[in-house]
Amino acid sequence: MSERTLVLIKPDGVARGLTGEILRRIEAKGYVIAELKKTTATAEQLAAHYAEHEGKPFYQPLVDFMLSGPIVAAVAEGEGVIPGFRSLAGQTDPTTAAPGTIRGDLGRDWGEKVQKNLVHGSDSIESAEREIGIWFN
Ligand code: RTP
Ligand code: MG
Repeated sequence: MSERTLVLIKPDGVARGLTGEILRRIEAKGYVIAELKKTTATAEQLAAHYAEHEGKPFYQPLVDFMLSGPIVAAVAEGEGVIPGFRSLAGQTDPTTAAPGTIRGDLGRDWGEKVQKNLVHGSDSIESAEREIGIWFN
């Protein structure tokens, strides 16, 4: 089976009308969108998804942000898609994310507590399979 990763377009990306642009970049790179849905996260899904960050100072602002509006969940598929999508997304902080990346081209600091950085991408095979199970069943 080909490698799969979980992509979330966060509430800022959906609200700013960037869903199509972000999916376009994934497809233009050559990955396949295998699953796709617009949804609103539940507190339970976010507790599971962000379990590794529980207790960190940005945890509660992050969860509140993720609950603030609809998101788009997708499974992208292809050889190397896990590091490949993280490379397309760019560094976590959109202010310093490289131009050419989703966060670098489309994101910035909006002066808020949480880093609104448009997308999430799984960081390992284990995370990807676990996270896909949270958002798709
Ligand atoms: P992601 O999980 O969303 O793909 O992003 P990432 O791996 O680049 O970042 P991670 O360290 O996993 O953090 C998850 C999300 O929490 C927010 N964050 N804010 N210091 C901060 O203000 C801070 N650090 C992290 C970001 O929204 C980040 O994407
Ligand atoms: Mg992460």
